Amino acid sequence: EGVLPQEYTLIKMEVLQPFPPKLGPLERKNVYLAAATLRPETMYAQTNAWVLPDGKYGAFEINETDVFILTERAALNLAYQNHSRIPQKPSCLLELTGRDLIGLRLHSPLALNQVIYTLPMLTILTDKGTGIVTCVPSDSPDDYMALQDLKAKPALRAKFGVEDDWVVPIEVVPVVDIPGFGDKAAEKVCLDLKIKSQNDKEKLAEAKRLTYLKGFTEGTMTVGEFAGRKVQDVKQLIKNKLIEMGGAIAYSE
Ligand code: A2H
Repeated sequence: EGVLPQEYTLIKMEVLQPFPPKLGPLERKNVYLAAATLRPETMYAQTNAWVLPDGKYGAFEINETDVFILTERAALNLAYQNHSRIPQKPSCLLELTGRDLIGLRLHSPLALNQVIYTLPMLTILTDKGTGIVTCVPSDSPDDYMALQDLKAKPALRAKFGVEDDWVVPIEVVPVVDIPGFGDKAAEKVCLDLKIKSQNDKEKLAEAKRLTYLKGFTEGTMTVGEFAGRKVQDVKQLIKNKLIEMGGAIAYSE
């Protein structure tokens, strides 16, 4: 943890009806998986959501109508940032595990894919962000490798009850072009470094080092309303747009 707070964008990934039995008590609410991201400009290229199968989550009342699924830790932070139905206090309607969330169908703001699925990622930390991550395999090496693992390993899918149709058709969606890396920078770096799995921590750290800053300083948008413009010039505009359209809120920790 640094000295300065980290400013995230919380993406409201809407859970689509019909809800599974486990989410029955939430049937009349607007329910969202709330994913913390530092890269709001990449949201066009979301392919799925990630949850930690053994992670503990809850469904928390954010206001009179909206419910966010996230960790209790994040709900407490949100309560202190004026995002809880009860001021300063998380209001949990339902306790859940990551396993309960796998297979949920979602609609996420700006995503070119109209319906995406909730899938398991084994490297999610429960003490960072919300414990929910939105997957952008074009630009995040962690996301790219977690998706590769599910695609390449039928036994991994079976272990978590992941249906083939939720994973096999997923394609990497380009969103940012980086000189020397192309428009699927995470895929390129993972292949170049011969990264074997989502657990290959050291190589993934190197992959992030190679792409992250460059994506910000030299990247150009290839899709959406800001196509052709530099990432550095539109990152904040896209964050504002997400917030104004009701698809996101600002969150810091
Ligand atoms: B980023 P930092 Cl395209 N556990 O969003 C593991 N990873 C988490 C997390 C958690 N609990 N909460 C958030 N994250 C991820 C997009 C993205 C991200 C792209 C490229 C790089 C990237 C799409 N996933 O992050 O430690 C989220 O993934 C590179 C670090 O606070 C979030 O932004 O710096 C980022 O890690 C926050 O990591």
